[in-house]
Amino acid sequence: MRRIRANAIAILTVAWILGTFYYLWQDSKPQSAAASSSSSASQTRRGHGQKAAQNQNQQLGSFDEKSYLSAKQLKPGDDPYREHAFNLQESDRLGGERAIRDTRHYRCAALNYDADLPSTSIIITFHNEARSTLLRTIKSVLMRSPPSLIQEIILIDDFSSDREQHQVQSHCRYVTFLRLNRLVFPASGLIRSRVRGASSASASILTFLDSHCEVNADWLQPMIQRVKEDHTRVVSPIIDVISLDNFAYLAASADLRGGFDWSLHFKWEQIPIEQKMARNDPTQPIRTPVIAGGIFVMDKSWFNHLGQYDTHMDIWGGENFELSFRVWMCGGSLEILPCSRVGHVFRKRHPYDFPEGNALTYIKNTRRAAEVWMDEYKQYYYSARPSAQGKAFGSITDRLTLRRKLNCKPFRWYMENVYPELRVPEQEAVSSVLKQGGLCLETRGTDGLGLAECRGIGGSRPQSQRWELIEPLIRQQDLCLAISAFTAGSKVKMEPCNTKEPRQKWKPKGPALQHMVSGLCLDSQTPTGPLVISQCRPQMASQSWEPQIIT
Ligand code: UD2
Ligand code: MN
Repeated sequence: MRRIRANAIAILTVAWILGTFYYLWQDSKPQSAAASSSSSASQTRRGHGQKAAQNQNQQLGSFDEKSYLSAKQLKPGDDPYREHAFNLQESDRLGGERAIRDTRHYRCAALNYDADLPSTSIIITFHNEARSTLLRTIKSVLMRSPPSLIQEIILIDDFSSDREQHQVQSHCRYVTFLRLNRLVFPASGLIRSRVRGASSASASILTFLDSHCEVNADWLQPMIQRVKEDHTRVVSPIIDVISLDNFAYLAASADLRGGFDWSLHFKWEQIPIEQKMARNDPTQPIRTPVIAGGIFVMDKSWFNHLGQYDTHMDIWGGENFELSFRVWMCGGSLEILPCSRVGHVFRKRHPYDFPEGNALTYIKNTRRAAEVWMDEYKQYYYSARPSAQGKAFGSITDRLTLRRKLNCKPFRWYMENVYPELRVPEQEAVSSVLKQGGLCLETRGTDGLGLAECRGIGGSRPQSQRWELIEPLIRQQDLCLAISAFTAGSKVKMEPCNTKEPRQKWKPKGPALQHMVSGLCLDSQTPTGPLVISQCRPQMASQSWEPQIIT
């Protein structure tokens, strides 16, 4: 009986000890995968403990969130998409804050950052933003950033019609508020607003955000770390997707970077396969030719040194190309950091007006970027966007002076080193006749060639006398001029074009046409004889070919 009691006591003791351990373990376990708030445990580990004791969220404590949100809510029967191009009803339903899934790769959570990271000024420009999305942007920053990293949040109201939108400001000592002055900024837009915000920033690092974002767990530390290590880096997070219909928070792919086509249309594209293969650490930064534009961190003196933004760009669009080209070509770099995630509501249309129309504004802004930064490559922009030709874009003298002063590299360098994957379009084929004396080079039969009297003028020239000189090929429709062997005296004939075929490669040498591999020149020998290649003597009449463009 005694023995049974002793056993029971032993079992109870063990159960009690185990229970205590379980309780303690539960308590110290990191919070679930949901990014609820920047955990104080991780802040202490990273040395941001000083201010961490304050619950950031409580800094909006006296703010009457309910009445702020309900004052501008949808009325029954209103189209929830009309005003903001997203479902306002769903956004309002979520209120000022919510938990979101931590979408980072699991290895990100184990990374450490310097204890003495500098703080940042967060700049949010907005025009007629919905109250609930704006509030969630601000509160997510307060909830999920180490307090010591936030110097301030600068809200810039770009002429919104709701003049009470900034109420939140008076309830949080971190938030400052600016409203643009119509006299100084007659027709504003996000570019001038950001410059205005940046000029009033007091921290050494700038962080730009759109006004409908939700930042995710530990979003700020990776970006500030990279900029602290090298102030010429401009860094972006992976931008997760907040559904414009139901506001679900969706993880974006971690294999994407920013790219564009020649019309200067931004697109997300896969990281080139060689780079993907070389990535064995998913937490490593991704080099990107351009950034999407809205969410990035940049050293303030570097931002100022590089000329901030082109403030002659209006309303929206194009500034991300201008900034990206400038950063790369003037000595910096752009990267996306996979361990930093920020959600953004991507919309299908602009919910605001462009005084000069959406298309014209985009043309003006991108034309400025192309004219200042793209050198001879701007021709491809104009071919892809013919409507841009002749459209007004203002003076670019200041920006060209800036480019010279900063001693920036040519766009060719950018193409070769930063974005070699962007294919240069085939040069537009220009037809010419190839004249020798009074005669013209023409094709005969299936593969023969010879000189003959030039026939027709302009558009009435016969096909057999029309040539397209697209280095290294000399082509007539699908056939190209080719040597039959690499020795002097070998016949020249026509065969199906192939840019890789060494027998078809030619280049101009004075008035002569030299075969690139053999070094010999196209020679008619006698006006009636066959065409051959022979030692180059460009001064000889039989080797002189004068292209005349057919108009
Ligand atoms: C993307 C960028 C955006 C900007 C734009 C190109 C992201 C997530 N977003 O477009 O930041 O780079 O490409 O220009 O990369 N706004 C003003 N005044 C205006 C118009 C807009 O303050 O006259 C604000 C607007 O409230 C928002 C921000 O500027 O906070 C960006 O505008 P958007 O959200 O309409 O642009 P988005 O995300 O389609
Ligand atoms: Mn946006």
